[in-house]
Amino acid sequence: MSRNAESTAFRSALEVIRAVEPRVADAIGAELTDQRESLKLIASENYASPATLLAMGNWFSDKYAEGTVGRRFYAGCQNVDTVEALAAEHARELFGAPHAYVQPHSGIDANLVAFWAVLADRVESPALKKAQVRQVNDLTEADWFALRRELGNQRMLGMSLDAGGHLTHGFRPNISGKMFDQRSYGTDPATGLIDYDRVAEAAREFKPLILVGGYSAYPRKVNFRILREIADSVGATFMVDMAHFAGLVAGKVFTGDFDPVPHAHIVTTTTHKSLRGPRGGMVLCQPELADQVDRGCPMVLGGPLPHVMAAKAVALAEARRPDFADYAQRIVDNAQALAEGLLSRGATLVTGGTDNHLVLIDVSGYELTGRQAEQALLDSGIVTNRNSVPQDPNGAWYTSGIRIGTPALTTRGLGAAEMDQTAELIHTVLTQTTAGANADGTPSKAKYNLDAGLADKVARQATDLLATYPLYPGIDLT
Ligand code: DSN
Repeated sequence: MSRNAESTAFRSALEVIRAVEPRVADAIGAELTDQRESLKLIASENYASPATLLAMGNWFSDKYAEGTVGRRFYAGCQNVDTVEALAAEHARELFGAPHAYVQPHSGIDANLVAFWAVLADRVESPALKKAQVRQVNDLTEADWFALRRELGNQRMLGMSLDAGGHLTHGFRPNISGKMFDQRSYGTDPATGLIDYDRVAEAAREFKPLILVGGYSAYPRKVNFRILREIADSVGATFMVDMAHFAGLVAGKVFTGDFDPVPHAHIVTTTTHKSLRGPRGGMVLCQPELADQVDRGCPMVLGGPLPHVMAAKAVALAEARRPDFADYAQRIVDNAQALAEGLLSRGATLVTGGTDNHLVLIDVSGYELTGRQAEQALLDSGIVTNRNSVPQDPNGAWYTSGIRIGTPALTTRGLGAAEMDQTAELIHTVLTQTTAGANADGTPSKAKYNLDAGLADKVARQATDLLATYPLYPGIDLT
């Protein structure tokens, strides 16, 4: 692939856009500049390849394709069939999964598809049996009323939000918290680690329909074999949301007990985090759930996005290449180097370190809230996000934590030495920031004091650090 081809492709695309709405072309160009210049440490973000990005910008966007491969509600889907089948094949091969459904538009959508599939498969309900016919429109209002009554409020056991679980695992701000009666398992207060005996105890008491594994802010491996045994012991369906660490599964960093695919009945993921694909979701499942999962659209999802499925096929093909395993291992090596760099400078980390792609700093050690720390770091060219820590006294809005992750910087090529320099920059900002006060003199959880000169200096150091590792080196828009 010549670098010239990438530059030509993106330059030409912007020229075409500029002729219609120059402000959009400018914003796209500005976004590249911003991403190139900032130290991106958001654990759930990455940089997709030029091939993946280009696969999304075309006329596949114009096609409706409700249904699944070979069974569409629209005519003329032969080319969509090709890319959807390719994406699913790559996903099955990459993860060793019996079935893959690549239509979900996001992680939330993937989880909704999975929840519906489990409910539809597991709940004994005459109305549901009728709902399982392909023509959902055949259901009368009375059928839907009966179905809602018969489904009732189902039980879900998942990881608590402050321990690192995700909103879509049965929490109130998400529809899953309204569909399901949720109970959480947390982490051991002394170690910050999942206590599997406590999970088993909670499962025995609560008897969930679904046991959910997976997280968005837990910096450790999870033993999925043990969770499956717990699910089996109470007759629950075991679902894993691997959105954050799918790249580590794909790259065979997480194998055996730590690979969810052979252990779970159903696995959901996004495709844009450590997996480094386009923004979207995906469901992998055992054969017995495949039929229900494939009803995701139109049961739960709007029309599939063929252009994004094309990009998923490209990104999954990339993840099947041998160099992806090297990338995945470097993500973890970098996270561990970052953790070491922070620990050696006196930071407090949840669980004392990491064995995946993310690090959770407890910023109460710097006498800051997560919100103050997040903004101070942003002023200094370091992009992170605030996150709760276990038993967080500052709640989910202000928080006491900063979550950082290495998938994006690893894509740029930064290594252990640069992670140590990054730790130094973070530590400098956090030690030089102080909590601010409200107008009436009371302590603020949002306001902070940071010398603007220092913030600028750190931002310049961050840019210098990145200069050796250009983002999209093959793309020159000038
Ligand atoms: N928003 C994603 C994250 O940042 O973890 C998960 O939904």
